[in-house]
Amino acid sequence: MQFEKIAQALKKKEGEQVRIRGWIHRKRSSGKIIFAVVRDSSGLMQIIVEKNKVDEEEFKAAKKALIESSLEVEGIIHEDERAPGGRELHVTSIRIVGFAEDFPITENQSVEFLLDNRHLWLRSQRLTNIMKLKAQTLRAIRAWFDANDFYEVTPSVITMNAAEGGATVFSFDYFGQEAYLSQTAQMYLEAFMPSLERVWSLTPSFRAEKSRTRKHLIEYSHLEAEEAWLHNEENMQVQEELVSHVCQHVAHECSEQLEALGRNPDDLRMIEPPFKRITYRKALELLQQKGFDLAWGDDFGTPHERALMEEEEKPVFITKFPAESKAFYMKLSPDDPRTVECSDMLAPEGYGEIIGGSEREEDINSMIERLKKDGANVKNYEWYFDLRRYGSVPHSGFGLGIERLVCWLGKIDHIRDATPFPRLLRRAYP
Ligand code: NSS
Repeated sequence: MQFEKIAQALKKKEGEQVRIRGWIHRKRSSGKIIFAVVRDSSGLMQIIVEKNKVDEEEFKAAKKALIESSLEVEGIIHEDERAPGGRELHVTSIRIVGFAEDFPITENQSVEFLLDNRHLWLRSQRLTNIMKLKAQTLRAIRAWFDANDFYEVTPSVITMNAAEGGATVFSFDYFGQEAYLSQTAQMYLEAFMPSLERVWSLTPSFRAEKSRTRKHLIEYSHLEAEEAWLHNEENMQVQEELVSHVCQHVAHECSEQLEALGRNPDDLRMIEPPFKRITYRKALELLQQKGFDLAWGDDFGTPHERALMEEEEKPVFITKFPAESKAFYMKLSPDDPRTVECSDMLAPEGYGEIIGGSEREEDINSMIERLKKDGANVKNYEWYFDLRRYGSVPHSGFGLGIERLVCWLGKIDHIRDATPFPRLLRRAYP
């Protein structure tokens, strides 16, 4: 007889025989009867092992098995409304596959302890729900890019260019030369313009963020796209379509996980294009009216983003930031050279910026001037300037932080929970 996933077994009728395998999630026993909840990747199922219904040695072993032991069981389905999923399994045969030692994680452990034991905490229902949500998010993204004729490409994460500024770059010795861990794949994606025209990639990005916040990881999953012949308004349309598609997909595929995480899937079902656009100038005015002491050129922090999004249920684009506050590669606005053709997409409910995008500067001298202001080694950007020298066209693109997006989708209050092995200011273990 084949093993079935618990989700399948939970659809069986009274009296049907099934075999499942998994891990002991919870257990209690009294004398001649053991109640346990078994977990597999698809769900949880209650099992009941009675002494006189199974082999004596099997019962002894089952009695001895601690939580997180792995097992295979066979039994008869019994419908019972009190059991999770409305079914329980009356066991006729049980085999412990791997006896677990005393599991270190018990209730009410500190955050630090859980992070030290992340490799074990990954089995928790919360992290399982989040990882399923993240996998479905990635699936939706890939499907959207496929349906819209983007090519997926594989840029390197070892680079000589600190595209997002020197302050947060990780450097290392690359056989005698200083190299960096990539902060963005953008420049490499731009190199595909004259051949593939529409590209996207998913790579780890690294930012040596010295501040501890709920929104910053040192290593995160960076989804980036780049498209030829595109101005920033159309770039924003790509972003709002993609994000809306992801929301619809996860509301449909992950309603169980979303609800367990405290997110009503209806909140995501109403996310559809178009998203509101407001200029930085306008946003600054709004914030000043709300009493914030901000001046032209100041960046928006969490309290500002929160205030701007107070009455918004859908994401909003903030456009045309001051040139001095943004990267060297953003195109200066043709109608106002103090600003650049860019947009940040802010998520509702204070989840902050999930996407940064822009139209790319084509004027080499303007880029050199801005790079010099940042103290960058302009020589390393020669290859990038070549992209402008040989048949440049208007083009735009964006970068989306997958973990930031997942935080918003799943109402997750700290970004460390949106990634399996978070790299934080003082943590790279396990
Ligand atoms: O710095 S970004 O705003 N933009 C870029 O890197 C562009 N070069 C992308 C591009 O146009 N191809 O980062 C993009 C997004 C940002 O909106 C966040 O969602 C996310 O990357 N991001 C982060 N997520 C988690 N942790 C950290 N530290 C982080 N930094 C950025």
